[in-house]
Parts: sequence; C-alpha cells; structure tokens
Amino acid sequence: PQVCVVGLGYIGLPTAAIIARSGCPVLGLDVTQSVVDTINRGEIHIEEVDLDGLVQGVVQRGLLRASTQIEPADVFVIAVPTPFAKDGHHTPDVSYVQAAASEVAGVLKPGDVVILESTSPVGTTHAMRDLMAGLRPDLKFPGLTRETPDVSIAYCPERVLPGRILEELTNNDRSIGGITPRCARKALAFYKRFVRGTCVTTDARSAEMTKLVENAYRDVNIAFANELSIVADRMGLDVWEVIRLANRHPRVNILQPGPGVGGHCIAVDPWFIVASAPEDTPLIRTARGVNDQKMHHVIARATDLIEAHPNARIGCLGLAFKANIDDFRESPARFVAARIARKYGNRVSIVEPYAIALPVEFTDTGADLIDLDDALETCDLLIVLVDHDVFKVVPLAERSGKVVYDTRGIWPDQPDADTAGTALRLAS
Ligand code: SAJ
Repeated sequence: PQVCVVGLGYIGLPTAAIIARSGCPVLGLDVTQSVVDTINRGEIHIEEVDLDGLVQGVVQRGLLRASTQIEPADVFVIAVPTPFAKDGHHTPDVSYVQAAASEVAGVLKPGDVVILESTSPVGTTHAMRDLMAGLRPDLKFPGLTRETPDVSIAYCPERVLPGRILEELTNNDRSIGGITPRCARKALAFYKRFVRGTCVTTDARSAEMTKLVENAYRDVNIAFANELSIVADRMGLDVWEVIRLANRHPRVNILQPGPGVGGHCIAVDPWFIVASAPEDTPLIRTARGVNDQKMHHVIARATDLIEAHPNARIGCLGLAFKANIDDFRESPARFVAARIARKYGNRVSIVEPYAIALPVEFTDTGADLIDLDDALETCDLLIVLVDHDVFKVVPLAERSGKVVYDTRGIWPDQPDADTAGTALRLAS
C-alpha cells in the first residue's frame, strides 16, 4: 500500500522510515518546509540512534519522500503532537490531531485506513471519526452505518523509548484499537508488515487509555522513589542502599529517584487522565506534584551546600532529561542547573558531553560549558544531575576530596565525611 505519515517528529519520522524499509512507498507530511527539505536530502533533523543511516537509505531507494502537501494514500498514520492547551490547567490540546484529520479527510477514498498514533485523551479517535465524517458525507464511516463502511479507523499508540526508538518500534508489542473489530483487523494487517512484537487488538478507547495508563504508572512509581529519597535525606539514610535492599524482595521493584521527571511523555500524559476524571484521580495528581516538587527540593539542597562552601567552584553534571541522550527539552537537570547558574553565575561550570553550547537561559549568567576532565580538575563541589555513563565511570580517585551532591546515586563509593560535619554525599 501507499502510506502517508502525518507529522515527521520523534515518532513520525522513525515510523515512516521503518514502514518504508518494509517496502511500502511512504509520503511523510510535515508543516515545516525545512524539515521536509532536510529529509528529502536524505538527512534528519532529530537525533536518534541509527536513524540517519536508515533515512538516507530509504530516501535514496525512493521509498520515503517528504512534502508539506498531502496526497492520496491507502493508509494514513497520524503522529502529530498533543501538547497541553495554553490555559495553564494541564488540559490536552488536540488541535494538531484535528488539523491532520481534516487534511486526511480531503483525500480519503473507499478502502483507506486511518490510524492515530499520537498520545490522546480517551475519545479522541471517535471525535476524529466524527470530524472526518462531517467533512466527507459521501463516504460511510465505521460505527455510524449498518452497511460496510468505506474507511477503517484505529488508534495504535507507540511505546518506544527515546534512544532505542528503532529497536523498540520493531520489537515492542502493540495495542491496536479499532473503532470496530473490522477496523482493528485492517490496522493489524498493516502493522504486521513491520512489527515483530505481538499486536493485540482491542477497541479504540481502551487503546487510548492504555497508552496514558502506561506512562501514569511509571510516573506514580518514580514519585514513590522520589518521596522516599526526601524522607531518607531527612533521616540521614542512603536511599539507594534502602531501595537496593528492598528490591531484593521478590515482589518489590522500586524505581530510581532523581532530580525530577522530564521528557515529553511521563510528565504530561498523566494529566490527560486527570483532565478526563478530575474528581477520581488524587493519586495520579499527587504523584505529578511529588515529582515536580523534587526539582525544588534539589535546588534547595544544592543551595544549602553551595552556601556552606562559599569559595567552592561548582560543577553541574548533566543537562539532558535522562541518561545518554542529547535531548534537553523538559529536563529537570537543565532547570536545576539554570537556577544554580542564575544565582551563582561565574562560580558555576556545566558539564554536558551531549551539548555543543549552553541553552539560552544560561546566557549572561556567567556560567560556562566545560568538559568533564576540566570539571574534575577545577571544581570543588559537584552536583550530579544526569546519570550519563561517562559520569558513572569516573573513578573515586578523581572525585575524592570534593563535595558531591549526587541526585542520581551514580557514585555509591563517594566517602561520607566533611570538615563542616555535613554528609559529603547527600542521599537525595
Ligand atoms: N526517571 C527517573 N527514575 C526512573 C526512571 C526514569 O527519575 O527510575 C526519569 C528520567 O530521568 C526522565 C523521566 O523519568 O527524566 C522519563 O524517562 P523514562 O525513561 O521513564 O521515559 P521516556 O519519557 O524516555 O519514555 C517514556 C516510556 N514509557 C514508559 O516506560 C512507560 C516510553 O516507553 C514511552 O514510549 C514514552 O514515554 C512515550 O513516548 O510515551
């Protein structure tokens, strides 16, 4: 089939490339001309392991082409963002989905399959169906007619982990939610072309909720770890040691505390559940609060430590939203480092091996970007904000004698004494 992928971002582009690799001709649609031009040159505008070679290959073979103009296709895959609305209440903004659905509606023909992949509040796929049905009264839509519908509509969320997207796009199991069972079967036949994991069919609303539940589950569990880290800090306990020991229980598996929760999914999607059922979601809402609050706890802790060492040169290790990636958007590490830079200016150096320059908010703070070796040489106080592998392997000999605040627990061997009498390695 001819495939059209709408939205060429972190999910859309890898998905388009993998579908093209399976042999289907793919048109990738994006609103940004520079993105379209980049891809048509066989290059990419985002960072993801092995994506550059894959895109180059499928573009060269003529299987992937990008455009700002939609064209008829047999299968449409919508992978556009669903951010928060700008109302300040964490409600979902599905206007990009609506815009994409309207465009697709304009070129739909009998036999087509429309699949929504964007993380969406429950009911979005049905609303998309209604929108398209309104625009195309000449076509029969699933669930609205007793006769065989002309088009099939399904919701099929992705669940890939940044940094492992290509691997996980192929190997993860997937939920395939049809507006009707027939729609699910049509979508299933399509995913079978390039997914090796098990594809499980269900209804569209269950599939929508499943995606939100997966990320809310992780957020709640990280919140538990972050709350423990604050309690342990108050009790003078090493939270990493406590979690390590507790996880030896056969039915306990506590996640890792950190400086807060970042990225574009875990800190966002739980709110989509809250927005649909505000009265019934105290736990999910509280978990969000705990994870956001952890960032402020880290800033306060770091500030105390810096004030206690007025002559120390400060090194903040990491800006990325998690380990071993170069994505600095929605990053608690970046937020914490920027606060410290703004307050302590030219006493502060930032180490981020994945950055070529500091983000804008560091401009005029006096803080600089230096490499790890320089930081280990010049800084007396290290604040670990990201658990990059390159940080983990720094031997004790290169950090001994330094004051360390390790928010990720990467250096369990850091000694615990300080001339000022406060713990050198603080637990949370
Ligand atoms: N984090 C912790 N402690 C942990 C695990 C993570 O503090 O034990 C933090 C990370 O440092 C990061 C944030 O949570 O700041 C999110 O990182 P992540 O690795 O948990 O997740 P993402 O945002 O990279 O990807 C998630 C994944 N969802 C789940 O694992 C349930 C991925 O499978 C989804 O496809 C993705 O969200 C998405 O697009 O929805």
